[in-house]
Amino acid sequence: MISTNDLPPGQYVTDDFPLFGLSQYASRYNSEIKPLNIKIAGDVENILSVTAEDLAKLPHIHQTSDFHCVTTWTKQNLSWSGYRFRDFYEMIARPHSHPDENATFVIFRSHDGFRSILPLSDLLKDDVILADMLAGEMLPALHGGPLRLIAPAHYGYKSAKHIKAIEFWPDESKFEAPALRFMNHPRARVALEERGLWIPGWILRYVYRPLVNLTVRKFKRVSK
Ligand SMILES: Nc1nc2c(c(=O)[nH]1)N[C@H]1C(S)=C(S)[C@@H](COP(=O)(O)O)O[C@H]1N2
Ligand SMILES: [Mo]
Repeated sequence: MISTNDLPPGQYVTDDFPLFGLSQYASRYNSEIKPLNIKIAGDVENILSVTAEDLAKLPHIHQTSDFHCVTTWTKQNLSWSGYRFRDFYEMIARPHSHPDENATFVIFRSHDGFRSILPLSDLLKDDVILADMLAGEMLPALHGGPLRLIAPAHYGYKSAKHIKAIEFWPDESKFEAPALRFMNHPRARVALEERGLWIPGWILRYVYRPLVNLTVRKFKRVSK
């Protein structure tokens, strides 16, 4: 067992890095990776389509970080490569798409229908990346290929896999929570145990933990 000293509150270390998600999305899992094509939309002057070649103009960086699922499992030391969200915003989205200056919320939409939202200010942090590689290999479908968000300071449900659109909006009104509303904290910061809304994070540990094995099994069945 690895030392758990640096674990955020309520998390435990797992050696596996399971295919995971909201169990209602398991049946929508698709092992085929779509070509990378991301629509930039929302409150913007130009709707854009961003391809792998466009992203390749940005610095490609490596990052090792821990991944914290809200259901309390943590996979440590994952080695991602990709593009800083901040570079994507400053070198592609802002100059070419011109989001409104009040558009300070960002919605990620995924090919399986999943979506997540974070304030732009959280996404501009150094450690937030649009990952296209894991452990030196092309990002597999299992972990969100062709491109996923990695925001290590936030619970895993913010890190949308299989991204197909990135939208800039002035508020959260265009976001429909993919599950029950209490399961979506607007920021979901791991260090503050912001697991969900209204219910304290330390109580939600006990609500979510029993669901881990069921969910892992469900995803295993569809990914075979
Ligand atoms: N498209 C999509 N992205 C998603 C999810 C999902 O079901 N679909 N689940 C989220 C949750 S709850 C977690 S913990 C992580 C799981 O990532 P993994 O499958 O790479 O372990 O993806 C997040 N991003
Ligand atoms: Mo999760």
